[in-house]
Amino acid sequence: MGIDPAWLPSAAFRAVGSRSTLVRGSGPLVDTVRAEVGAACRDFGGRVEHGAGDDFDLLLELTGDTDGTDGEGFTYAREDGRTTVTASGGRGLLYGLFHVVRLGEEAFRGSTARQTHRPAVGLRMLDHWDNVAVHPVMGQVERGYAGGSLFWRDGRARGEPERVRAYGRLLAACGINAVAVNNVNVHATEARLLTDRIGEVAFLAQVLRPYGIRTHLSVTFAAPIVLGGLPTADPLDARVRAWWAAATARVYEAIPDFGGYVVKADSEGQPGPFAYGRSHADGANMLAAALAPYGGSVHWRAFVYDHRQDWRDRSTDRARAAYDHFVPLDGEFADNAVLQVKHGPMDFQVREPVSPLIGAMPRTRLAVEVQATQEYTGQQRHVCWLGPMWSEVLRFPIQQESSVGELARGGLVAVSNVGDDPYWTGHPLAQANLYTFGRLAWDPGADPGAVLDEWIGLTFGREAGAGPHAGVRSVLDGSWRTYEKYTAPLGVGFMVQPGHHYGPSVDGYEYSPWGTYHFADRDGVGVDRSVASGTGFAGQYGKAWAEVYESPDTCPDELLLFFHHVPYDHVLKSGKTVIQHIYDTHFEGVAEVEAAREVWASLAGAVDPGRHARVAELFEEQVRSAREWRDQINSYFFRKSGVPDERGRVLY
Ligand code: GCW
Repeated sequence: MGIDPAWLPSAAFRAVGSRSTLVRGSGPLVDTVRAEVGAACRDFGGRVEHGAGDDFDLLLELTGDTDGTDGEGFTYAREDGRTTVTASGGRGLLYGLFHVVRLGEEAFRGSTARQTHRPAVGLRMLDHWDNVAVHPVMGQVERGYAGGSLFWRDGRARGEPERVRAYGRLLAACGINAVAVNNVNVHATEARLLTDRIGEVAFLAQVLRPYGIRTHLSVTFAAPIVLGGLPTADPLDARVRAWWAAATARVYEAIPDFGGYVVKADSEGQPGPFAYGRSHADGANMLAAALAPYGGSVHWRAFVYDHRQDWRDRSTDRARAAYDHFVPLDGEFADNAVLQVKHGPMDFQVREPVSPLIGAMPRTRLAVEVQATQEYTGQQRHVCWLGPMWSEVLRFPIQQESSVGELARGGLVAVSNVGDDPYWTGHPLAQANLYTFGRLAWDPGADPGAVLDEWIGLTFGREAGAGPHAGVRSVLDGSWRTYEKYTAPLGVGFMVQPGHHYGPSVDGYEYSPWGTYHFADRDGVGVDRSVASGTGFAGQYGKAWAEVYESPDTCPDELLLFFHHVPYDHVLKSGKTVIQHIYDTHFEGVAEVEAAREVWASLAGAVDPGRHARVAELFEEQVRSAREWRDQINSYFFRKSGVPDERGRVLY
């Protein structure tokens, strides 16, 4: 098969393509808009108007003099039988066109008073964990479940502009405007993208630019040593600073609109400022200074923790690490240094509380990072639509007055779930995660269910009543909660097989150095993170949430084992004991997957055969894997606790 059109099949352009449209303005992004409309008209018999006439149904007008890409907002109105989109920047016009595409026929009915649309945050980015050269353990794409990289193959740029261009188009259609093209774990080959191989990055930047997407690069903190031959990478050393300034100048010669650097430092073995006794603000600010003359930013990741912890040491708590490292530095970061924080304090588990760091650094620009690639959520073999989780995170009022989405002034970032798979994302239904991320980054307050409906409508068709809409929706809508039910319970996390992280292994990380433990014994399970008797993590929140999480009586059920170690007969707010909750949810989770598989089977004939078959096949694996999770978790806790299932189901 060719490349899947995902949420931009030709049919999605019917309403625009069958009408006459006038595009006013000039510049590269306006050219993109014109080309999009032209292609739609070729498919559906409409016209692209030129000149001054007023015989048109749709006006797409750039109101500014230039097609600067930064103007991202647009206005939309329908009056006197005409639909009008105006924007002061090229990006805004492009987003306005895709708005009309999403509305379909509705954009050409009745009348709508002028509306203004603009994104809540300026940076909406995908980070690719793509290696240029195949890594012996992690492969071409670290935590990638969609085949190889879109950008790189076997140590080289793939040089396939059509595929990259099609990707940029999909991203623009959901509002994403930035892409980091290589893994944050920067190995030797990848390091050179910064210097003698910058041309390969420039190629990607050039292909993505017409869709309003800026290119960013992950760099190694040790670059002055490994690329520049200096004896040190000390951020306060004048030679090091000069090296970065010169390297950055050359990057901007190649890519004038380059977005900036992404850095994982002092994390999981990556080099960083600690080696020189410098702070992370010193490190980030050095790169910020190199980027500042060109308007670039450094995205400095806050994922810093001890990954060589002794499991016997009960006082070290990985959940505390980001806050402990970074909160004392609040106010020290340069304006163009963005601290990029994972949404939870651990590592993209199916359920975590919101990272307390997000509410605790008022003088720092924060970006919040989520993981579209499903490392811990089924690896794109399981259906797991993450919209509701991300929406809960973004709407969470971490401070009394502000939600996470409001505090993410430095941007919203997702680790990409895309590869060279013909469906882009391995599991065809995982496309919904990519689309949903883009739309929630544009509007963190949006209703994720409405976003899901949009995605289904665009991807599968919008014919009212008929078609697979209801079935696809029911398969995806509750799939995150279903996944949670059959995997690690009540926020405790992990229980995955070490290394690749797919499938259950309850004690897989229990005696490991990674800091991810559940502490189950014959009496109970969970991590005591209270201030009173535990690691004190609960005290990292502002007063209101610290109080809620401190006590098992007020802690929400779904996070109980994240914050507390409780006996198996502890009664949840739901009225069930913890042990019975574990049994019940694991049986329910599998039943829900089996039911979803039947719904999908019933859509044969309503969904194109290739897509239908791929998802049907993946459902077999999901059912197998979910049963394995259920039986391992239930048996483990039955054996530990000795408590039988009150409903008498089989435990092993
Ligand atoms: O979740 C962990 C992953 C690593 C990843 C790391 C990170 C890129 O297992 O593969 O490394 O997070 O976010 O840096």
